[in-house]
Amino acid sequence: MKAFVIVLASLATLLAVGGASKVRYDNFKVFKIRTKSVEQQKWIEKLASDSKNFNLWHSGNKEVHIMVNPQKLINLQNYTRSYSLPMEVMVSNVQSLIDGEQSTRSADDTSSFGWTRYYPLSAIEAFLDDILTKYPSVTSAIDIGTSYEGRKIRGIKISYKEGNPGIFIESNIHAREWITSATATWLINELLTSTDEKVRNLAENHDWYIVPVLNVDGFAYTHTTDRMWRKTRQPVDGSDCIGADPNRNYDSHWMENGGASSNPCDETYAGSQPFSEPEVKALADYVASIKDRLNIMLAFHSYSQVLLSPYGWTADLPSNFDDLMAVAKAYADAVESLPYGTVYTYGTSSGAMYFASGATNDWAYSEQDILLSFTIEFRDTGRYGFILPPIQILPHCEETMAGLLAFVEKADELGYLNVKYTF
Ligand code: 0X9
Ligand code: ZN
Ligand code: ZN
Repeated sequence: MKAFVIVLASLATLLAVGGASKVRYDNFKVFKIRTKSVEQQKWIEKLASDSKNFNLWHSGNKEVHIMVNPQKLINLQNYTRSYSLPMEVMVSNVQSLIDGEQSTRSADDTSSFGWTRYYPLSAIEAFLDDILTKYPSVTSAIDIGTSYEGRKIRGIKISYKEGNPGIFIESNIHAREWITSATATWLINELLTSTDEKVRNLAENHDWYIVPVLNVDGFAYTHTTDRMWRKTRQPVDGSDCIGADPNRNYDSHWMENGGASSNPCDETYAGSQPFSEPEVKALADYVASIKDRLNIMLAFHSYSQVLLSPYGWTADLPSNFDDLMAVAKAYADAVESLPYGTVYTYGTSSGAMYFASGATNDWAYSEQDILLSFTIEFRDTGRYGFILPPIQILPHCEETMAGLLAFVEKADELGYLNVKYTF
């Protein structure tokens, strides 16, 4: 009888995926597990990739954060107990976090766009339109391309004068990382409206190319159906699983060194071939077309509070490693000096996090010669994970600005903002 109940319960969760209703995560928990070896870390990662009842939220430095269906908790406990691995509850009920995330909605639903709640894609597009209308002389629309489901992928260029060094920001390539697009839209607004002298200098002496939501299909899906969706939404030939990890799909050492999965059901599925995902191909084509004007490439992600430089596909260090670490340190120090005291760490992607191939920062660095290229993993370190409460959006944005100001200043000092340098 007990087994029968369990089957029904997990079916209910799965059936919701197909219908109009939303996937629910009632009593799903997120555990932090400190493993004693890389093998144990890999075992837990594999458990997460093999079953719908487990989902990997974070992994690095032998620490794993895993979301667990309460019905299947025993499978994980059997393992952790046999090795005496301590498990700490980070989130006791994922559904409560998701519900809480929406609680700031009703208050100002009709009022204008802001940063005290999260918005669906349509509102973000309306925000961009509004900005383009209000600041026609310094902004222009960027048409990145079209997603698998036919949505437009939009960006904005902010340029106050000719000949500025360029900074490109790719954001929300992972669908569930909502804080990234909230930060990107805030940054756009701040660059145009701030009266702070340092921010004015940052805005007016650099050209900004910002794509707030790259994975538009996945992002829409997180709003309509499954808050925890990560990948794209393109079906895979010969599989019932949908989508690829767009941050494993760039054509740079694609699928090398175990940095991605060939299983379409995995969260890190690399796609059927490099650039199989139209969103990734569109971004790559656009960046390639302006690469000579780009000095800095940033990919906004969450969570972990870490700046990740190349490489993700190999443990080798890039030739300008010291400079990369110097700008990352400047960012981290600036963030920590704010009253919130938020700590960011930094390192290469493979060293500070895990092996991952075909990611934006490696592609931009190795194939487009954009020598300051980072993945930035935003707040937090797992208390809320991907469901960062709306009340944290503004403090987080403030931190990001402080970090960017210091990062760009250091980049300039090191000679990276001259219009095309060579090593
Ligand atoms: O796994 C990823 O794609 C990123 N982490 S996330 O939790 N946001 O999914 C890290 C990517 C780091 N970059 C490289 N490995 N090159
Ligand atoms: Zn290679
Ligand atoms: Zn991500």
